Amino acid sequence: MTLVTIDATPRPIRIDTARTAVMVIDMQRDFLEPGGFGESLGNDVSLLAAAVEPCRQLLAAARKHGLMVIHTREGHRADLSDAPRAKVERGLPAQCIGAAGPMGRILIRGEAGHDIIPALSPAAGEPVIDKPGKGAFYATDLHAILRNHGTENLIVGGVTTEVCVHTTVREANDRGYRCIVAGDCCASYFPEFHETGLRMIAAQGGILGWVSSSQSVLAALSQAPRNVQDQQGEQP
Ligand code: C5J
Repeated sequence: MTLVTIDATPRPIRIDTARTAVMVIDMQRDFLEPGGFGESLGNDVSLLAAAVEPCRQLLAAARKHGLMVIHTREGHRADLSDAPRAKVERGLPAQCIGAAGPMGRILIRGEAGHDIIPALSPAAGEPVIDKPGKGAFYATDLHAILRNHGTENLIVGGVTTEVCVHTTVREANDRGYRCIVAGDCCASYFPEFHETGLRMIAAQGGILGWVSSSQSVLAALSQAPRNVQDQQGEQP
């Protein structure tokens, strides 16, 4: 057990790093790069770039200190059998889910656009949860993976703040996880939704969880010993 305290709103939170996972939500080319799902919906995808470097630092710190790391990807089967018609029909016909785009078929598993951006590529052994919905618990084995690992706390980043991050945090909160959202590791196509989304999480005494930052998480983890493999690889 390694207890660390993360500075957060509405109040600092003490966690056991052995029971904590870092979750990075949907940092996929389809959301962050031109020609994907995000742009097909009329969004300025460059607004999400701000979250990349904080996420990279969060991942590096989590790996260095031996925290479990989980990635998610939103996407559908090639035959669209897991894509509700109500979701598909909301896009423009030429650019809807499953339509051909410059990064392959939009929001389809196995296509280039569905990949996590290279800067945040999963490391070997890190679970990648493929989810058909906005929440990472819906129709996935995420809850089983977390329970089997003894996870109680989630440090969350990713995109977009008010859609997949919020939905996942709400699902996690109802399942009993403490959610600490690293605000600068999240981003939205709508800066005002990002700000309000974060405020909604921490309001009312932390009704959905805690809001912190990558630097506060890094500072807290620096109180913890580094994982054994990391130390063994170090030069004296
Ligand atoms: C959206 C997501 N915004 N990952 N997905 O459709 O937030």
